[in-house]
Amino acid sequence: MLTGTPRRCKDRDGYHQPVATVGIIGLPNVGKTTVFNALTGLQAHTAPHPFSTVEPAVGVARVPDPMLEALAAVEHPEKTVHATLDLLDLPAMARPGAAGLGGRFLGRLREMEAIAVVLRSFEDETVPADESGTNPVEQAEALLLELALADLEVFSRKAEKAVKEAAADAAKKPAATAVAAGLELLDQGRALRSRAWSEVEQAAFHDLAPLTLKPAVWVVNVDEDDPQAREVADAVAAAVPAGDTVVALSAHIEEEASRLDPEDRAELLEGFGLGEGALARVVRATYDALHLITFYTAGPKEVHARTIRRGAHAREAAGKIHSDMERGFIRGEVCPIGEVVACGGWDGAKAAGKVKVEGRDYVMADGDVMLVRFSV
Ligand SMILES: Nc1nc2c(ncn2[C@@H]2O[C@H](COP(=O)(O)OP(=O)(O)OP(=O)(O)O)[C@@H](O)[C@H]2O)c(=O)[nH]1
Ligand SMILES: [Mg+2]
Repeated sequence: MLTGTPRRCKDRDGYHQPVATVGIIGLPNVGKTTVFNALTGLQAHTAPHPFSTVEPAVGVARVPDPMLEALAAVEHPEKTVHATLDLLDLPAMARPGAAGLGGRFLGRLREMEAIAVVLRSFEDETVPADESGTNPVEQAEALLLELALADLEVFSRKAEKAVKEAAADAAKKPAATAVAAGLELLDQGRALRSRAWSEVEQAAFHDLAPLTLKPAVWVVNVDEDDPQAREVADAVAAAVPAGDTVVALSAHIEEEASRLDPEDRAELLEGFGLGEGALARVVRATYDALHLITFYTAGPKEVHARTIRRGAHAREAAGKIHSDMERGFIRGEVCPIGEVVACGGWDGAKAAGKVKVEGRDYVMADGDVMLVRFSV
């Protein structure tokens, strides 16, 4: 039996094990679904009127990975499998105090590990901007406040309970203190991630799944020929909690590009001076924000990019391939992917003495290729 398979989904590479989940939010008509489609290759309904998305949609985004392609080019496997992110496209949020659909789905957002916030900067008369405006800084501030208010509600409820629990059981005092500290920050309209929290404090927050503690990637949807795109992104970065990533892109160009084959795609993006495309940066930023790293397995059947938490040991990584490999782990044969590619493949790397034998407690490095020796 494979591990971690309770929700096996199909993506462009076939079945995958979900590793990280990202919810896409934003004000009405800002291009959320367009970004979702570009990332997933799906064709969810988009429309030039607000609230065109009324139910959450799920999809799978491939993590763009030139090294995986290079590995496949030397190994010639039957199949190449990319790492993935699970995306959730949510109905529009409203500004604090206004009516929106997204508020109903904040429970779904709490289940996500990271949040991608789409902000509208593009001007287009055919796409009304009445509810969002085209000032991304102002939208970011409104959404930060909305998320902080949602957390504030949850923390207020918890705080009362926590005080009672602490009065009855002294061991619960640190948790009550932590919740009170979180409440104070949220009451100022600030995100919980704008300061560091101890492990005890994080544990106290865990069940509340606070939205403002989740890593956020801000996606500024700009006009494709906007000469100010960089300045706009910098202004957003200054307005959001330090450490959040901001990416500027043109969602509808990216969506169009995602439907093309790789050559035409490169040509289109090149034509707009967009290089490899901003979507790769969005996925990468999310991946980094979640402290995920990639390791690879390579064989004649498939080369496979797999995701693990930074700091994971070899045995745990083996469990991502197959639970038998984790249980019966003997050793890992490990080599950085760059070396494998430079040596013309795994066999070449072995012959050149580049492959090292590692035990179960070896801390995996980003980009390791691993062959697991195991017995069951
Ligand atoms: N000009 C321009 N139009 C865009 C861009 N991105 C999206 N649109 C258009 O804007 C409209 C709204 O896009 P959606 O992706 O449906 O926006 P949304 O945020 O999901 O909208 P709701 O789900 O209704 O809140 C559609 O007509 C898109 O084609 C862009 O970068 N430039
Ligand atoms: Mg939508």
